[in-house]
Amino acid sequence: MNEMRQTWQALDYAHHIHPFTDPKALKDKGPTVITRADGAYIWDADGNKILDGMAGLWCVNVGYGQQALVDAATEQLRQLPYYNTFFQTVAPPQVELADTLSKITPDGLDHFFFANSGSEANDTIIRLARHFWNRQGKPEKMTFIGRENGYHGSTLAAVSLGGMKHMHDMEVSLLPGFEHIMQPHWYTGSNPGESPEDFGLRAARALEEKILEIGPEKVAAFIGEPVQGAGGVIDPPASYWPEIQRICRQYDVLLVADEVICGFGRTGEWFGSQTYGIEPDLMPMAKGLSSGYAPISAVAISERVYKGIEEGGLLSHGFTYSGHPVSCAVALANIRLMQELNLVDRVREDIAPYFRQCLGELADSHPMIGEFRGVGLLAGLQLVKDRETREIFTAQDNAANLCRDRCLANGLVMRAVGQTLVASPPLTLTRDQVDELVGKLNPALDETAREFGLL
Ligand code: PXG
Repeated sequence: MNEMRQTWQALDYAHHIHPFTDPKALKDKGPTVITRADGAYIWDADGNKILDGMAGLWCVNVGYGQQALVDAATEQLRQLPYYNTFFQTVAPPQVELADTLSKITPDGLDHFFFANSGSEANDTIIRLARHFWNRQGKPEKMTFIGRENGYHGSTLAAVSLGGMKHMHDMEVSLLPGFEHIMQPHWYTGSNPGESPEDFGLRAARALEEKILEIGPEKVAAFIGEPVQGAGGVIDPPASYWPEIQRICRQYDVLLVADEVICGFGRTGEWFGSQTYGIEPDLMPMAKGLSSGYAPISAVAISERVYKGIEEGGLLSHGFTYSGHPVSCAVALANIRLMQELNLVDRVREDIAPYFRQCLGELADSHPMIGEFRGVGLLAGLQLVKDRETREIFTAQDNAANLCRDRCLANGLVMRAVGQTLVASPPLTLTRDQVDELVGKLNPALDETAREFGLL
């Protein structure tokens, strides 16, 4: 296997370009080659068994090796591997998936458009929202407002919608019509003595200020992840979303809740919008929709926006694989399995509370953890040099990456975002696996803390 691994690494370097990766750094190190997976574990080409604390890339919600999903894909491949939905045709899995989604999404979201990735879902939203306002006789209502450090994808439109500075820096120039406001991160953004509630209101009112600055007649929509994922698992104070909702209603700005990570049980409800009481007009979802077994995304659309689109004439938008029958069949099997296993209730009532308790105890006792964030099975551990002063490690310190590498050496996948360690495990995680996760994370944190003289 070792020889094979080296061959794969050499061929990878010769021919394959990796997303979100520094090619030179990868060349020196060589990628970890992952060859198989089962349950909450992945195996590398050297036979090492690794606990996947990230569920792939925040997506394998039902865990690996679920036969029901494999069977659904196989059966659909035999029956009808492909047919398009462009020319007034449809296949049963597409209809059944849209119907099933209408039953689990928040009230008022009953119309669905399919695409293949979260980025495509968000591009779709930009086009649909502008089309909607245009047909309402308000073509100047074009601007989208997102948040600094928000993530909405990697296509040119989605990256403009997001607020990731390192992504913007690569492009030099973004598309016009996209603005950003502050993120609701109390730990790094609050003033001395400012309570989370007050800070949440202030962060939300940055939206009102931005709308008034641009002019409400020019603002199409506001987009936010209920909990920021790729930004480092940032769950806003309780006061934030109700105030955002009020502002969007007051100025007739569409509200988009990006559920690509929060959707499908991760926060302990089917959708993060339900956890936070958000009533979105548009809702992109992907990842957990198929637990990553097949690429698919969807946009949920409210009655009001749908009616506008219905009256709007030809909808000139779509992808060859919008509603790919195999992906739809897999997504259906995935949702059915989640229902059979009662996964969402299990997250809310059992495994997330245990996960949060164990990680919370670790965070409380560890000198290098300044803040423990998140909700449900989304966790962020902010690494700091000094808990009293909240001094965060610098990019040069590289503490989170060092710790992430040590976790991997101990047989645990975590994700480093800036100086935050992030976990987003499969929803099927057992209590024993929570203990295993914490048991592997703890020594990695200790070793890293020792390196920086904190232990
Ligand atoms: N919205 C959100 C909230 C996401 O998290 C997307 C949209 C885009 O989805 P696609 O399928 O186009 O990738 C995402 C994706 C990371 C990381 O480093 C996170 C994502 C993707 C890649 C890396 O944490 N989230």
